[in-house]
Amino acid sequence: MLEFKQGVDILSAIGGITTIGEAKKLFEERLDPEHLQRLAAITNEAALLKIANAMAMCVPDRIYIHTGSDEDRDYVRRMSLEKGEEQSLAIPGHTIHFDLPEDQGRMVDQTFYIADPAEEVSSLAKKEAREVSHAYIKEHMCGIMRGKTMYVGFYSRGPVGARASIPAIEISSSNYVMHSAELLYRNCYTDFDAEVIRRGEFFTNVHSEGTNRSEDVPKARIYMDRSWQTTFSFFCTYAGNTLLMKKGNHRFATDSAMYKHNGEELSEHMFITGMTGPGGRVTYFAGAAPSGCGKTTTAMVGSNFIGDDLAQMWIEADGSLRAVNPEIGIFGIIEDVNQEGDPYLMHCLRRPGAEVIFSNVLVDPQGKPRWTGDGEPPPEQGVNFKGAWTPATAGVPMSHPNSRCTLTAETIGNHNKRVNADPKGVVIKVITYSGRDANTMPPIWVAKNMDAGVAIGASIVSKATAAEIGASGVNRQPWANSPFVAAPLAEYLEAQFNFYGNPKMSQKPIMAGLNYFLTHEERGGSGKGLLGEKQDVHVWLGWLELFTHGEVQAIETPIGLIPKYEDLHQLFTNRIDKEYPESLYIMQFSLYIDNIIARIDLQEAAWSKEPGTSLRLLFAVYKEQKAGLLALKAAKGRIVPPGELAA
Ligand code: SPV
Ligand code: MN
Repeated sequence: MLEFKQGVDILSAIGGITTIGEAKKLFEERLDPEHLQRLAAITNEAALLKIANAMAMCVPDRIYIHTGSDEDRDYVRRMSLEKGEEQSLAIPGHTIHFDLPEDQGRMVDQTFYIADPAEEVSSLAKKEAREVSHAYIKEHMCGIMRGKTMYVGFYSRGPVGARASIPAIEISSSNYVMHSAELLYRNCYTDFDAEVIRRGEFFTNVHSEGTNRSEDVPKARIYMDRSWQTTFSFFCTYAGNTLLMKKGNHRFATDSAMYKHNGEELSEHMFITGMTGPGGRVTYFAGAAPSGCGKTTTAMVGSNFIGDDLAQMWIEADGSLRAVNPEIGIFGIIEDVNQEGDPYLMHCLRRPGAEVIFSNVLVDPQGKPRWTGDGEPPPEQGVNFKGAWTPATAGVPMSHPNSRCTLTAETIGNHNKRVNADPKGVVIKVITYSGRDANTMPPIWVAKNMDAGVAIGASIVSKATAAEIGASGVNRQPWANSPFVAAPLAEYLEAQFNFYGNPKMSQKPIMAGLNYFLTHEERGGSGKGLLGEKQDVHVWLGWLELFTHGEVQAIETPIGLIPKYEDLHQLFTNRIDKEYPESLYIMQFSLYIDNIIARIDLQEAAWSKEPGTSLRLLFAVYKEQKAGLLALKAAKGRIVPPGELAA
């Protein structure tokens, strides 16, 4: 159980400003008249104290209050170019930003939850004692903005007025970070005060790149003070480590859902997208996947793309499950983004019209950004995150595998801006969970009930990707949200059961697993690599769309419901005009019983180490599935093709 406002408030202890009178005095001393007047629009005292303490701690030369106006946006962008944090590319409005070679992904070993003595955190997370973090932040953040400008922006993580939207303050000396903040979040300067009152909380983020030198990256830290809903980040620039309105505040939003709105809200690492079905109806999906496992691609397949990374969900009074996207843009992995698989995104990346920040890709001599898998012949030379590069440069890929593109979603062809701005949110009818799994689960399986659905999320395992520095192997990734869940996992599991099992949720979604990563080698195929292609996602989502409306039947198996060949064949033809041989269906949907049982055993062993009463429900699901699988194996053997299941 997390107690809010417990322990020393580190920001205010270091800043030393405890009264609103002191805060106002500091503003008058340090802000020029223009920005003093801008700040006067904010009257929330708690927010003003946070800002004053950040100023007192970081000691910037100048303070810039970002109102979200076109002029302010332009200024931040221009200064980013002038300071060299970004450079212009050939297409107007496109820029490149490089993070230091040591700062190319989330630094998991330097990311900590600040914890009070009795506070437990997730077994998959790191904590540090409050006094240790306090001393470290004091040592490194005091005066860190000398010679720099401190930017202060006010944002809403979600449409203003939506039940699960939460306001946040982003403070940084980096123009790149503030430029990204404006592309990805809704500036709510004029609504901030009212939003804090409506929601009853706000988040604060304080970042400085400091010296921005490779030799200082080992000193970098990413701290979440959960108790005071404040993040601290320094000596780094990679947005996942610095734009903490994104994942830092997602962590706080998860705390808020669990400890302030348990059973009523969830905060998920999920895309939100709408699929058009027969008669033009639009069915909304929310889906979780670990970083670098096709979440953006899946979201883009929708006819009504809303978001690719985060979802704030709640149960509405009418019994529906609603979601809003806390973001308005994407910070997407760019590797393997190409014309064939991602036409909407490529349009923004290769033609004028959209404002885009590319990060850590290669820039060729003509100012064209290039990345691995962009579908064009490799360039002869260029500059990338490590410096000059040619195809002969040993050991350095053309672009870093975690290279990203940052752009507002409204520039993407299939984005539905009106819906993403609606505080009522969208009604979610389908929840999906996926990971990088080469050998065990089929491309789609639907949970038989809500508890089995929660178990799908609880059981995600996935191969490590470049989004996290130093990660390797195949790991547990419960709900694909574990890098952002501070709470002990059994408490999180309980919050999941409380939400999906809440009798107030009278319009239950269907819950399904998705897996795009089965390989020929593991499934008895004669080819190499993956069994499917990116575009097949249209079919998997298309089938779920029909299933939700009761328009296709499924085959029942011990792990849930799977599609029939005829329905998929028709969808492959209609949605992507692709031949879908039955032999491929059999490779994809046969149950590899030993693999599935091994997966369940592994999950059971891991979850047994997480004390909590909610485990009873999870283990009941595993037990039932395992019994069904063993009986099936006894009757039909170790590998059971779908045809034998239907019989
Ligand atoms: C992810 O890695 O899941 C991202 C980018 O969406 S980051 O901001 O680094 O979390
Ligand atoms: Mn993410």
